[in-house]
Amino acid sequence: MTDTTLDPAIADLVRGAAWVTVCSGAGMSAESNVPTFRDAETGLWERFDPTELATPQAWSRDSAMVWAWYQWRAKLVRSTTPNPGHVALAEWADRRTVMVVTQNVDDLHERAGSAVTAHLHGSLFEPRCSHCDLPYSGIDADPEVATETLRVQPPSCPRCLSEVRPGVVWFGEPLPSHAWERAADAAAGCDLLIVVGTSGIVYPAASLPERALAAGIPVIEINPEPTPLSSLVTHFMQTTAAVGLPALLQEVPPAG
Ligand code: BV8
Repeated sequence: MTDTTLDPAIADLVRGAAWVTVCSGAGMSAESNVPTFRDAETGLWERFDPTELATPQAWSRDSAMVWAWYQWRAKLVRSTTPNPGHVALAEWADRRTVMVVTQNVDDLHERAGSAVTAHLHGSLFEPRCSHCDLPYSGIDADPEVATETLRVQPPSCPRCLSEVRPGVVWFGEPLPSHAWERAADAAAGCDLLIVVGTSGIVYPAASLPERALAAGIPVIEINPEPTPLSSLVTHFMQTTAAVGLPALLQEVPPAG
C-alpha cells in the first residue's frame, strides 16, 4: 500500500476481526525516532554492532560498556514519544480485543495506552541482578542520570552485591517462558494477526506469524521494505507503522 487507499480485502478482514494480535518489531518505533535494531547505531555507538553487544559474551567481556549502551538507549527512548501507529493500536483496543506482542524493549506501546501481552525480549526499564535476578530500582539505574560515555560501571545488587544487568533477553538466552506462552496463545487464538516493523530474522519471535498462517489465520504485514515473510502473508502493506495502522483503524467502527 503505497497510496492512501486500502485494499478492500484488507478492509474486510479488519472489519470482521473481533480479536486482533499484533506482533511488533523495532520498525514500530522508527517514527518515534528510535533507531531500529539493525539500523546503524548513531553517535557514540555508531561503530558498534548491536548483535555483538546484545550478548552474554559482550557482558562478560565488558559489562561497563554494555551497561552504558543500554542506559544510553533507555535515555533516548525516554526522550521520544509514541507515534500514530502506537496510538492507533491503543485506540483499536477500545473497540475490539487487541493483544500486543512486541520484540521491542522500549515502553512506547505502554505510553500510548496499550496493555502489552508480552515483551518477548524484555525491557530497557527493568534492570535486575545478573546473579539473583532481584529487580533493581536504584537511582543509578535511572536513564535520566545516564551520561554519553562509553563505559559506566553497572550498579551492585543490594542483596548479593553482584552486578545489575539490563532487563533484556540477549542472543543465546531463552525468552521468558511466561511471555512466550502468552505470545504463542495470542498468535494461535486470534482472528487476524498483524506483523509490523520487523525484519523477521530473530527466532523464535519470527515464528509467530508463520504459526498463525499454518493455523489458517490471516496475516497482514506492515513494513516499508519486503521481508522473508512478505511473500507468505495474506496481505503485505508496503508502508510504515504510523501510516498503515491508522489506515486499518479507519475500518473499525468506534465502540458504543
Ligand atoms: C533463543 C533484546 C534459545 C536486546 C534482542 C532458531 C530458533 C531459535 C533460536 C534461533 C534460531 N536461529 C537462531 C537462533 C538464535 C537467535 C536468533 O534468532 N538469531 C538470529 C540473528 C538468527 N535467537 C536467540 O538467541 C533468542 N533466544 O532462541 O534461545 C534457547 C533456549 C533455551 C536455552 C538457551 C537458549 C533470543 C533472541 C533475542 C535477542 N534480543 N533484543 C536488545 O534489544 O539489545 S533481538 C533484537 O532483534 C531486537 O530486540 C529486535 O527485537 C530483534 C529483531 O529485530 P527487529 O525488531 O526485526 O528490528 P530490525 O532492525 O531487524 O528490523 C526493523 C524492521 O522495521 C525492518 O524490516 C524495517 O524495514 C522495518 N521498518 C523500518 N522503519 C519502519 C519499519 N517498519 C514499519 N514502520 C517503519 N517506519
